[in-house]
Amino acid sequence: MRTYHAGVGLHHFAPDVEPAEVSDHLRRFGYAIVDDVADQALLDRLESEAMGFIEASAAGRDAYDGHFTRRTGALVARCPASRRLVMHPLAVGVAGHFLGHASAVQLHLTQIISVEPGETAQKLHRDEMAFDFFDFGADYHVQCNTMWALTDFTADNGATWILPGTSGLDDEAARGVSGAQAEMGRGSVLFYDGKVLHGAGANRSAGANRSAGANRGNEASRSAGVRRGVNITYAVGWVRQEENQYLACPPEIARTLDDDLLRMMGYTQGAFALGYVGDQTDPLAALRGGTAKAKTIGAIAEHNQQAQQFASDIDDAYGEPEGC
Ligand SMILES: O=C(O)CCC(=O)C(=O)O
Repeated sequence: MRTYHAGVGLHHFAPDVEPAEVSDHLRRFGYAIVDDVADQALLDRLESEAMGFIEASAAGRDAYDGHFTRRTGALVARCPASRRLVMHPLAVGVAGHFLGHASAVQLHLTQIISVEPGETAQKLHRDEMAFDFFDFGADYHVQCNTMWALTDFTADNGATWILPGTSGLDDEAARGVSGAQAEMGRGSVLFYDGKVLHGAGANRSAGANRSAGANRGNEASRSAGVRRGVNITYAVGWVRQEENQYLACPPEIARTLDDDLLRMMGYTQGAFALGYVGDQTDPLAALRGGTAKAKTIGAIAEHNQQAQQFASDIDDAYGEPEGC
């Protein structure tokens, strides 16, 4: 599906909005934009830490990844400044609220997406397709995504298209929905769920000289016309992460990171029984050389009624099942 009609205006929140309000909007419309959240100096640092890796990243291999789009991952390991975006209180607050039905929330991927002049519009899609196109049902949200604007996002340079309200619609019903581009200034952040139809826009800006040698020159000239977003996504703790955090960030770097960031990266139980090491050792303890045990079912799934029922059943002594 590539046909979409501009027309609707997307709603923008002020930077002091409460995470719950953003999460509620996300639940209703599949997206939310919050303006002017990230510190500009932090983005400057991130950009300069990332630039060498961006330049070394190959363009996409198909039209979906984008023949004029570079994707640069492993941000936690490569770019210390990215860690503050991963753990930004607004992002963590929204993800925690939106995915609060799960026992754990984890980092799903980190990627700077550089859409260069000449790029065509990406096919509209729903991010949940990554899970082998499994149908989780309209009510079960698996992902909470952020796209931080590292450059301004404009209609001309490829600001993300969003089709609001399509999270609960099948593709046929979504066909008539009007879309709009998430135009926003550097430092603003677009939230979107894993079900909403969306895709990167075409980059029609005059931009940089695309001939050989265009990568020479200073940072500004190399980046002219490029739309750059920092895509940091979160998922419920029981699915496989899109970016393998245990390899993208090697243990020798991981050991230098703080516990909250490590838990977000997956060094925690994803749910009861998911992610322990060896003799049921907690993964964060294992990384640090400790032996603390993973939590039991009653402790990990505090707000899950089925888990609590299960825990109370096993606490009641009972005999052999009938028929044994
Ligand atoms: O870069 C964008 O605006 C969106 C990218 C996207 O949706 C994707 O690559 O899955």
